[in-house]
Amino acid sequence: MSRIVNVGAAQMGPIAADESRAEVVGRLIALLRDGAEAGCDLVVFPELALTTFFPRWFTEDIAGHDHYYEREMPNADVQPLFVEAARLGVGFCLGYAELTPDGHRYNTYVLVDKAGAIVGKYRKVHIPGHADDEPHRPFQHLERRYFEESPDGFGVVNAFGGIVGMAICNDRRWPETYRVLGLQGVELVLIGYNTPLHYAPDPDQNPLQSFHNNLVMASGAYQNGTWVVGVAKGGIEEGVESLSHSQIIAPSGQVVAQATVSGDVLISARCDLDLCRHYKETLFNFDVYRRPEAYRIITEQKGVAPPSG
Ligand code: CDV
Repeated sequence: MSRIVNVGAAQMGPIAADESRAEVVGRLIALLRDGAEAGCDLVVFPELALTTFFPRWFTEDIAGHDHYYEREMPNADVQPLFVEAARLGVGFCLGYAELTPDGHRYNTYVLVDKAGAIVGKYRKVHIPGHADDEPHRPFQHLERRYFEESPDGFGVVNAFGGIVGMAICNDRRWPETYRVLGLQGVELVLIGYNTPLHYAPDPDQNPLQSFHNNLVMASGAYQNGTWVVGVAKGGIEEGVESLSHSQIIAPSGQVVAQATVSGDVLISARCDLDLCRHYKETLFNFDVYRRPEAYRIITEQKGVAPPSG
């Protein structure tokens, strides 16, 4: 059986606050068709791909943003995407805001196989930003108000002929994300992001957004011998400019495809999952070289504990 997965990164441009689900799903279907034309097995959409990035606005009552959440997946609005994907025989990964029947709110990704069945679900673990209104900022990043931290952690699924894991935006900055997936043998990590270019807590980082984006994903790929697919929703959305620069990274850490424009565009790469073995069975042979007993502090401690005295 072939270990080549042709993966498309379906970068999106801005989604306006008043853009309907039908309009957005139409854009997703157009990108999916581009993927089918490019011979893709799997097309990866960004974080919160069905709506504008609504955590940029404060509502006193959290329910004020309820219309941005999906209560089931698929639902009537998104069903046409599932139908078209199954017709084309192309899988996809879709990010959306999830409101569960018992009232939990998650920033979620689902992985859908070529027959249109959901085969994996991931809820964002690292929730950045803040929970209360901070009017001094030019715009808010209220993910900690509108999303809970996932209680589920990072899992992998057998899909598309390999071992697939998912992560969402801020997760990509944390080495633990990739290592936990790497310890489950991950070969393909799918990551969607919305990264504003302006970082209010430390604007010195603004010009480094693209550099940091590649730095963390390439390191995660190399150090765990896995493919990484990073997919942006970028451009100027409701006055806030976010990073584009979607990219597909090989287990060597090399970028093999990168978006050179912002807006809706599909890039793709032929990902040979057997390349992962070059790294997983040599420099990063975990069985031989890892020293978990030397890393205990990583799971036993959350913050920094400097030496006393
Ligand atoms: N959507 C995100 O998780 N964005 C964060 C920003 C706030 C830093 C990111 O890590 O890109």
